[in-house]
Amino acid sequence: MTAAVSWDIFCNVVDHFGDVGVSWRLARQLHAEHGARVRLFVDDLETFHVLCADVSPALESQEVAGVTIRKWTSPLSFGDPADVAIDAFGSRAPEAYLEAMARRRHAPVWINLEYLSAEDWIEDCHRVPSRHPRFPLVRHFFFPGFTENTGGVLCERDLVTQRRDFLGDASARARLWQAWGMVPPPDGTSVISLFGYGGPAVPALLRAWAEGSEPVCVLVPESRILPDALSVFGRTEAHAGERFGLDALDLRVLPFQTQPGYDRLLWASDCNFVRGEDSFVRAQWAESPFVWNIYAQEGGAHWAKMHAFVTRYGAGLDDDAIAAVREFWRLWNRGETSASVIGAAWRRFWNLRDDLRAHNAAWTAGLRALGDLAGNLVRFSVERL
Ligand code: TRH
Repeated sequence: MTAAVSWDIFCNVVDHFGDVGVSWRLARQLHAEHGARVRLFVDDLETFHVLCADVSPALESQEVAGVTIRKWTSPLSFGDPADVAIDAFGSRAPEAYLEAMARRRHAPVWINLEYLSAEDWIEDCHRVPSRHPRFPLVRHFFFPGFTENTGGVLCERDLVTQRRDFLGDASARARLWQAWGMVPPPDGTSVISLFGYGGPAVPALLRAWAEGSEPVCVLVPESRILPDALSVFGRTEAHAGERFGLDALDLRVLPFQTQPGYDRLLWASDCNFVRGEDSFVRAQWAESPFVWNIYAQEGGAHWAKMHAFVTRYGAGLDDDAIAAVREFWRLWNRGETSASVIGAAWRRFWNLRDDLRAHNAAWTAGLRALGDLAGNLVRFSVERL
C-alpha cells in the first residue's frame, strides 16, 4: 500500500482494555508494516495510558510509535476525513465526520470492525455492505475470526520470529525474571499467568493448586483479578513484587506489563489464563495451553461464543480432550466455588498439556494461513480506494 493512504480509527472504550488494546495494536501495525498514515481517535485516554504509558491523557493530539493519537472529544476537529475510516467495536464516527466523508469526490472506504467470534453466522456477515440512510456512503462489516471467510486475527509480521528467538534464548528468559525482580521457581514448577475478570472460581482454583501434589507458580499482573487471588492468603490488596506462599502454591504479583512485555510473560508461562479479545489472541500465538475468561454479555450470549470457539479450536483434538477443555473453561467462566470440583477439572485439563501444546502449534499455523487482520483490512480497502 502506498504511504499516501490515510486511515482514521475511532475507538470508544466500552470498559476494560481490549477495545483500545486491539485498536492500538492495529494502528501500530498499519503504520509500521503498511506505511499508512494513521490517526487513532480514543475517547478514554486514561485507560489508554494504563495500556501504553507513552500516551499522555492530557494531550488533545500526540504522536506515539508513528501513530497520531487524538482525544475523541465532541465536537471533534478532524480536518479532512481519511481514505479509510474504521469504526472499532461499535464505535460510530461523528455525524460531522460522515458529512465530510460524503462531500469527498471519492467516498472513503468505511469499515465497521466487529468483535472477534468463532460463531458460524459471522461468515455470512463478513464484508457485507450497509448503505447509510442519508449519505452516499457504504459501511462494510468486517469480522475478525478463525476461518478464511473472516478477517483473521491480528499478528505482527515479526511475532513468530520474536517468540522463537525468546524461547531459544535462556538468557532472555532469565532477564525477564530479573526485570520482575524475582528468582525463577525451581525446575519442574508449572508457571501460570493469571489474567481474568475475577470471581469465586479464582480462590477455588488457587486452593486446589495449593492442595495439589505439583508445585505451581502463579504470576498475576496488577489488575481486577488480584483481590480474588489474594483472598486465599487473607489479603485484599498487594503491590507488584509481593509474593505469597501456601503449600504447593507460590503466587507472585507483577506490575501491569506493556503489551510487548505481556507477550513475553505469555511465552515464558506453561499455561496462560486470559480474557476478552486481545489477550485471548495473544495466548493463542504463545502456543502454551490457555484458558479463556470470556467477557460476559447480557442474557448469557457469551456462552454460545465460548462453545463455538471450543468446537472450532477442538477440531483435531480427540473427544475426551475437547470435553476436558470445554468443562474446565465452563467451570472457570461460571464461577465454580468448589475447589475439589474445579481442581478435578483442572487436573483433567492439565494432564493434556503436551497434547494441547502440539495442537496449538497446528492451530496457529492455520491462523497464519488466513493472513493477519491488518493485512486483510489493507487488501480489502485498497481494492476499494
Ligand atoms: O481488557 P479486556 O477485558 O477487554 C475487553 C475485551 O476487549 C472484550 O472483547 C470487550 O468486549 C470488552 O473489553 C469491552 O481484555 P483484552 O481484550 O484481553 O484486553 C486486555 C489488554 O491488556 C490486551 O491488549 C493485553 C493487555 N495487557 C497488557 O498490556 N499488560 C498486562 O499486564 C495485561 C495483563 C494485559
